[in-house]
Amino acid sequence: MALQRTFAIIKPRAIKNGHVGEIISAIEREGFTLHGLRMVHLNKELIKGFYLEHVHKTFYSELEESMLEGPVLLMVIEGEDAILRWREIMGVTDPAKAAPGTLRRKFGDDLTRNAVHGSDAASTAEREVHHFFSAFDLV
Ligand code: IDP
Ligand code: MG
Repeated sequence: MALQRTFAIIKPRAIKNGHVGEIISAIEREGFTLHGLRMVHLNKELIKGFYLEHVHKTFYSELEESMLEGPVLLMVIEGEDAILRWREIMGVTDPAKAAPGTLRRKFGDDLTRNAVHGSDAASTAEREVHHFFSAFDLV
């Protein structure tokens, strides 16, 4: 076990659907602490830089559109094994296939609008945190 930070996003549709409180409650209930929190309406350039590995995939335009639908909440959360544990709490990418009780199952609308993001590895978390947060924004 190691204390880690991971990067999470509450995606636009989950905010529109009024799930911010429930998602942040889940973060606190699981014993994570918040170290960065920003509400931003992203633009195409920021989304492209963030989802670099997906830019050339067939679903990218839909993914981009879904992330432009409204503001997002960007979060840095800390806890024991935070990277893996946050992925478990989110559930797998497709809400229809995610386990009952996971955030994506409860709050996701479809494969693209799946409520939340979480980094998939330590190196990714580091890159994603610094894509959106300066040292000044982190506590
Ligand atoms: P992850 O968010 O579970 O790590 P990734 O494969 O990294 O999943 O994909 C990034 C995001 O792109 C997903 O969260 C989802 O919003 C969207 N996405 C992934 N695969 C598809 C797809 O096949 N069709 C449409 N959207 C997709
Ligand atoms: Mg991913």
